[in-house]
Amino acid sequence: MKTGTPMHVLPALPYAVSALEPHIDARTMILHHDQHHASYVKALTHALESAPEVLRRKTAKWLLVNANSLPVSIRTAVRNNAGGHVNHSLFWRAMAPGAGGAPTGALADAIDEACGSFEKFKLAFSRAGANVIGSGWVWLVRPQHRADKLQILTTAGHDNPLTQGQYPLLVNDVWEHAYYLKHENRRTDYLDGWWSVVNWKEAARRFDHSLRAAELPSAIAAEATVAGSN
Ligand code: MN3
Repeated sequence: MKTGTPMHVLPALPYAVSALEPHIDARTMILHHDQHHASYVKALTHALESAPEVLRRKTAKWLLVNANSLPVSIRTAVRNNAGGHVNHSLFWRAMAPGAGGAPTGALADAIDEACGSFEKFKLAFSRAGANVIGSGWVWLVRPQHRADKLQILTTAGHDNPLTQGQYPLLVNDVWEHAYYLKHENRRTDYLDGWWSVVNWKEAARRFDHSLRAAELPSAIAAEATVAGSN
């Protein structure tokens, strides 16, 4: 890292702000990325200003996975804002223009095995997202134990399954800021429309990556050391 290069940087959206319309409107996308996500990056940087140099050089993923080892004075702020940064970085790539449809190959097989069918998976994932009380996220993860089936789970605030040794394959943001401008209180409308923009290619890439790791926790630890991998 060059001197003066900020460690934590807001990643550019991988598509235009209007690219996911009508499912996600441009105004929501602008506020969500340019204001909300940017604020987590800024607050993370601010929280680390008083931290030892060694921590200021760690990636957001590393800080998230190792949050319990951080000084108590910055732990909560770093955990929340590193989580906000990592989760949103995953979220933008979990969607793509003209995407949607259904997964194929090994990921499709793993989803069928876990949920019975793709349709049952979608229902379970949407239901989990709808049932999050307050702000949180809904995930499809590969569990820590290789033999275990894929799981749908939810996290509160900006918690991330990586901290439990689980590897995220797909994620949707169910904080109100993700949908309220367009859908108001109708979160289920947002969840239903979201399937039309799901980037199954990226989910399959992440699944493939997780399968190539001999041991998931060490793969997570290794990934957390790669700068700019958020
Ligand atoms: Mn959000």
